[in-house]
Amino acid sequence: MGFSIISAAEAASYIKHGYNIGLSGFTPAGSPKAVTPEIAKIAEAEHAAGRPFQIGIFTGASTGDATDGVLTRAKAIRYRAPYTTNGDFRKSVNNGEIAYNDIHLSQMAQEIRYGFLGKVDVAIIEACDVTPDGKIYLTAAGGISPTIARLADKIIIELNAAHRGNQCIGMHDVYEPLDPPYRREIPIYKPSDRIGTPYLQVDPQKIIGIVEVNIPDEARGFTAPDPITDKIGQNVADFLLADMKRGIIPSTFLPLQSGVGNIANAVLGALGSNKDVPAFEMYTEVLQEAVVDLIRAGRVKFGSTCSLSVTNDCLQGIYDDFDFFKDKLLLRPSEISNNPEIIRRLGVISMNTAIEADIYGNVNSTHITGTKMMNGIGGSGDFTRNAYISIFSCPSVAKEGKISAIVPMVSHHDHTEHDVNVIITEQGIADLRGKSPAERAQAIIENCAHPDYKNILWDYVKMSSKGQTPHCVSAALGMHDTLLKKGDMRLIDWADYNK
Ligand code: 0RQ
Repeated sequence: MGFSIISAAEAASYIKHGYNIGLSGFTPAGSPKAVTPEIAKIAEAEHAAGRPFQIGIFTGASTGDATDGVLTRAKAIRYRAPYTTNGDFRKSVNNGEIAYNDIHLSQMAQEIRYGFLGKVDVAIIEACDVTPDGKIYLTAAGGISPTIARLADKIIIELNAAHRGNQCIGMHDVYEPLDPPYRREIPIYKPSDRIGTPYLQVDPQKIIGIVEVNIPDEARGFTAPDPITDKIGQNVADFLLADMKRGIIPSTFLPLQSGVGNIANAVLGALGSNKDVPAFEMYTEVLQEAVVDLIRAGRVKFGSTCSLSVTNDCLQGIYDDFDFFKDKLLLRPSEISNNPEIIRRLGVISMNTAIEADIYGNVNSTHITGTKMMNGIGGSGDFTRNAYISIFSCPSVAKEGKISAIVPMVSHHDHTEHDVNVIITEQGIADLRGKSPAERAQAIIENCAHPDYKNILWDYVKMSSKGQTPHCVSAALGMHDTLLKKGDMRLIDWADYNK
């Protein structure tokens, strides 16, 4: 191969306090697993010796515990962007210990290129193969690898045998757009279009060495669908079918995007099993387990994605049947999978999960009671703003009914009323298209709010001042305040807030 084989510890020794490191992967899929724990050990040793050791981390999206978890626990992270799902990282961010920048995923690579985030000192890239002239074959995700590998001073390769060496080459389409004022159209006209190369080309001189590993992706399992998620999935399928029947969605259907999590998985399961929905394509950022089953069943014709965020068994099944999957799956860098130009051109229907939505259609996807970060915006903003139809779904209540997902005013804004077309809960569907704020409030409260909260929300509307978007400013976050003070939004007494 021509490169030195080095240990993970030796690779980690190149990372110095104050460096920014760029990581391959998108969700735990394709992210480094061996070198980052060794960086954590260095951080712990340095801290024990009374010396500072903290780094900046640039990734495609979330990573696994072997990165965000171990580095957080070693107090090795000064700064990180973007999306993450790690529990320890979440605690540290909410304690104010880490500077976390929650950037739209499509913008991450270009913000690095534009110089907004500082220099990339070292890129750590997981690969299934690498050639002496610097062709790197990526594993289960595209992420920001093309950009960080090109811009980094040095590159460390984790060659991971769990991805079967060169047997699975051909799943990636690596393409990096030019920056303004030279950027041209990105020539993707259908989800299956290939516009780049199956590998990532780097200057081989920059490769410090190869760390050989055999570690599976830290796959996330999903809780089995329950009656609530099943009903949400059914409602989404019914909504799309009705739009197809009245000719709003063409009979050929349109490509779908779906976010992460249990609800997203259940929605796709319901869409796939509803035979009235024609077989469809995905132009998405994360392809979850449910879609792989649907590809096998012929219900999904093609999946363009940034990552295969599936269990290890499912991934190994794809590798086993690679001849079947190779013309049905394509992995792209995140700035292409989530690119606004392409999403709008293809007419992608976006389906993401809300933490809460307000009665006018604004959506909070990231913060619990306005201050505590959950995971981050991920790609939901990239898709929602540019979608043909943008859908948000969530259960109408959380935490045994103590929290209503429909509130007078969201406690944090991620997606505005101008971008959100449809809100769906297990209670029903609020189609917000073409509606004024007052009409939206009617649809959302009547169709989506839990029965326990309908009157509470109507009482809020009654006490609101007149205006284009009626509100009672002193009471708008009263349900959140009641949750914080009394532990249950149902205990709201509007008189306490109607000042
Ligand atoms: O808490 O874990 O303690 O049980 O939030 O909620 O219902 O299991 O749903 O797994 O789909 O996650 C929005 C977080 C939903 C996710 C979010 C609590 C609830 C539960 C998880 P527990 P569920 P999911 C693609 C696109 C933002 C980014 C995005 C997400 C936990 O989908 O991060 O869509 N999305 N990106 O009890 C307090 C509320 C709550 C609440 C739910 N109103 N108040 N807690 N919970 N609503 C991603 C990428 O781009 C890679």
